[in-house]
Amino acid sequence: MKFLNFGFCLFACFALLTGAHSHIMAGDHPNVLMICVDDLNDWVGFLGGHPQAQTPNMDALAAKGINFTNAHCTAPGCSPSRNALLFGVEPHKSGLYPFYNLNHIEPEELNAYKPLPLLYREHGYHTLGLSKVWHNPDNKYRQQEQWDEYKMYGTGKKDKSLIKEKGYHPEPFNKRTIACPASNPLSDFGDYKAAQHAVRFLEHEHTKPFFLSVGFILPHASFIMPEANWDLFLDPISYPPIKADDLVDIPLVGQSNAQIYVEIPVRRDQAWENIRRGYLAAVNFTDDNVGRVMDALERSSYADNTIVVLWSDHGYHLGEKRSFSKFSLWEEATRTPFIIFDPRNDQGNGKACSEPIGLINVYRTLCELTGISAPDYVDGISITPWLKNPELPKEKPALITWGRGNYSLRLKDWRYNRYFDGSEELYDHRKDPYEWTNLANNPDYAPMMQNLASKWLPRQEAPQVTSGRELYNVADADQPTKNVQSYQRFVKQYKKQGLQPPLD
Ligand SMILES: [Ca+2]
Ligand SMILES: [Ca+2]
Repeated sequence: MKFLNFGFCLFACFALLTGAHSHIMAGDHPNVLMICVDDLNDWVGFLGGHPQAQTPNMDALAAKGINFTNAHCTAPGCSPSRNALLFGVEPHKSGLYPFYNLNHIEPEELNAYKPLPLLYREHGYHTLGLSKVWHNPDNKYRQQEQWDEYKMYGTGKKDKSLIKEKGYHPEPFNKRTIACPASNPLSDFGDYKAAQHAVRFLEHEHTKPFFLSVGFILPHASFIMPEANWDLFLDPISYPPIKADDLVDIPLVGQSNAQIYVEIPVRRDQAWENIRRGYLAAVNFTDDNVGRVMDALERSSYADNTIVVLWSDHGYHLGEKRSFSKFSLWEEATRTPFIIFDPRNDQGNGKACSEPIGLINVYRTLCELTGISAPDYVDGISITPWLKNPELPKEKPALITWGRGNYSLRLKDWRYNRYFDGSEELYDHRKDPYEWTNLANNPDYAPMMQNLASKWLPRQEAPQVTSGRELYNVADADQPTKNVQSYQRFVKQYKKQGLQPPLD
């Protein structure tokens, strides 16, 4: 009997292996539409992060699939987040902690990994990549191998061809802090072009299953969008809940993650309302583009056999914790929209899941949903149990890494941060949804923090990959002081400019 089972297994493995590399007809394996949004936080209708958010198309997608309301990036920066998701490997295993240009990394550092699009291509899928899937310029990395077709639309440089007459343009010029409409026709906007390319693709007949990945660059700064989107937000913009001295109870390494250098010009120019207006309008434009793609999918013959996954590479601070941008281990920067709509999922579709889910799980989940074996090295799990039953309790927290030695654990109701120097933060989300009160100095919580650290924090850390590094903007075990010193210099600037300092 044992022999028979073994023989059957061998046969099944052989069938799987040969099937995987021979012709797969559309329908054998579902198609994948992966929508990657850049810097999108919870200011979307389906997460309720801002009362004026207008995202009807993403809301509709969230309502028909599973809306993961407690989803978190693997790292709060474009490059480390996307590298982790698309290689399927945690930063503490790969050593890919900061920002890289993958094209400049010594090839042997990455040889062990299978980029997700390449995996699909090797399994008979037609792969199409549009704009920012990997962090730019990493889309050139093994581009010919990964994609049957790849097209980049729009970069920061091309923003200069957009006609900007109103809105906020700070002096000195800082790309991060521009928020304004442009009066160009829609066809001048990169994200619109990417959406149109995806629409054309979905209007064609394909003989192979496809892996279509559309990477929208907005709402990444600069916040420049069509006037029609800007004009939807002309009313006063609600101020998000912010505690002015929120940083005082946070350890210094944590404080240094607050991107105050971009908060200073915005505060000086009293421009926060315009910045937030620009962000909401950019999110609304992205929602239009998601809608264009989803409408085309729904009109197509692929509507019933295409899995749709939408994620953002991380969240975004718009003044909370006196920070502007991402690059922190707090809720605003780690929480991301995350939706999975699998048309076959009769059990879970239409529900929300508030269990902590990390985007590291995208790789294995997509593999399982499409009947493809993930490579052995891939981290994370397939979250299909939560697709079927979104209320299933999940004990394991989401792990977020920002530099070697800095980790955040997001549980269902708690966040625990531990920095490379041993300093800590603890927040109780049941009472403190904005993470205003750090409980780490309360001895009552010491056993809980010790338990969390010993149970869930990495015991081993891969050394940092040093080739190909492009930006290294975090205080961590490898570079403990530079960013702390830079933060301390900027703290002094508030008083010099007559602004309210973040620590007073
Ligand atoms: Ca990003
Ligand atoms: Ca605080």
